[in-house]
Amino acid sequence: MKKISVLGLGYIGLPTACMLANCGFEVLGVDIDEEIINKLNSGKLHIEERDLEEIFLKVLADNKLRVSNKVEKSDVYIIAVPTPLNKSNKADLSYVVSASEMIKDFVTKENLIILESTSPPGTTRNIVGDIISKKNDLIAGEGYYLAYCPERVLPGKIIYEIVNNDRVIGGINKKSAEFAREIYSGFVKGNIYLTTLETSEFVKIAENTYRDVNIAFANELSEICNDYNINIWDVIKYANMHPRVNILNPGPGVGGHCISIDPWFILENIKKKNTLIEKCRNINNSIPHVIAKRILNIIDGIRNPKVTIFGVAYKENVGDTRESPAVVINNELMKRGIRVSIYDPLVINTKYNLSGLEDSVDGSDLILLFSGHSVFKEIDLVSVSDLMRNRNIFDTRNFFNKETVEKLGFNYYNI
Ligand code: SAJ
Repeated sequence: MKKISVLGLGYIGLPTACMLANCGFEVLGVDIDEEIINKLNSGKLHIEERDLEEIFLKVLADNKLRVSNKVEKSDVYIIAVPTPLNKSNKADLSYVVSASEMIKDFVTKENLIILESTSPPGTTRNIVGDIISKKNDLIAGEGYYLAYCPERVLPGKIIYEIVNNDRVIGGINKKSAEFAREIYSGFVKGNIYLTTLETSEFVKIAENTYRDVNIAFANELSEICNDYNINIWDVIKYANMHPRVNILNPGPGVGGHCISIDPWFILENIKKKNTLIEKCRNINNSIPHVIAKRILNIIDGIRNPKVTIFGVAYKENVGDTRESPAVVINNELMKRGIRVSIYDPLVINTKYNLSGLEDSVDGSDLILLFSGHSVFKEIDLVSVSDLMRNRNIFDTRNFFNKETVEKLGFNYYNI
């Protein structure tokens, strides 16, 4: 059975390593962060993801998955490291470079290298391929195989989607793509389509950009609806009854490590100016500031106000705070001297100062519902309202029922 090294044990690398191990490969998970390695080796996850723990513990116990901070000679190397944005909105490929550097000494003829990290078109060929080829004097596609296989899984549903979603694999040549298909077909039940490297790189960022543009449209409609005094949620509900309309939801801004970043990768190295894509990115980035302004209006006149944010995770039912617009809202309010407390029972390992439910609402003047976690449905709003100084709820996700919370004495504000 083939040995596979997976570089980067984050939200994508770790589930991928687990699934590969679970279908019989000998897998080595590699991460440069010692703390992550120690935690995983002691049987604990460093990320929250539904259904991941069970499968992780199983493959660890079966000795199918080992984790280490060092690469070992393998047949296949999968790179699943972060590709964040730098300050000029360009892809920071330093982790892709260092992962490629880490494996280059081990690569020999017939090995397969797969990049999974979301990257601007050309990265697999020009960064990963160049580093490996230069060191080994091997030609990609002949001496060794090179492929790009983007993940398409939704945080919160990763384990289900990693198995069931279709895959689009790009190869530097047909043989490379076919080799990668052979590996993924060990656990993927969806269809696997083969194409070129650059096409698959572009497909990935086009998918996330499509979503960003659609959300920007919803956010813009929502602001326009405010001018007309029309309920945006009703508009979307009825518009989406049309068989060819599917407007996404407005909200408090777009966060996470994917949709708020990937559209910039499309814009890298292009000649066109003033793109729709950039405008939409800017619309979505402006939303947390709009939300903060509305909060300031609601609490205007209250002495020494306190705002409680329900949920700091970037979206519902995940514990991930990366690029969360809640942080922007929090900072805007704090800058104006407003006391802010955050309650998020799903978030662990965070640099943010979180409070328990009671402390967070004690003496509060407004609850901002930021992440629509299902567990928030179970909150006893009667006890919460007893602890608050002023009863205001600003619901950015159309989460609560307006009539119900108004009956409890809250002023209800919606997007
Ligand atoms: N959001 C809205 N309105 C919506 C949907 C989302 O405001 O109608 C916001 C969310 O609150 C969140 C952000 O957008 O802040 C992104 O959330 P998401 O659920 O749309 O997407 P991600 O970032 O969790 O996952 C996306 C997925 N991409 C697509 O659906 C095209 C996932 O399939 C990708 O694998 C993932 O990016 C990734 O890793 O690239």
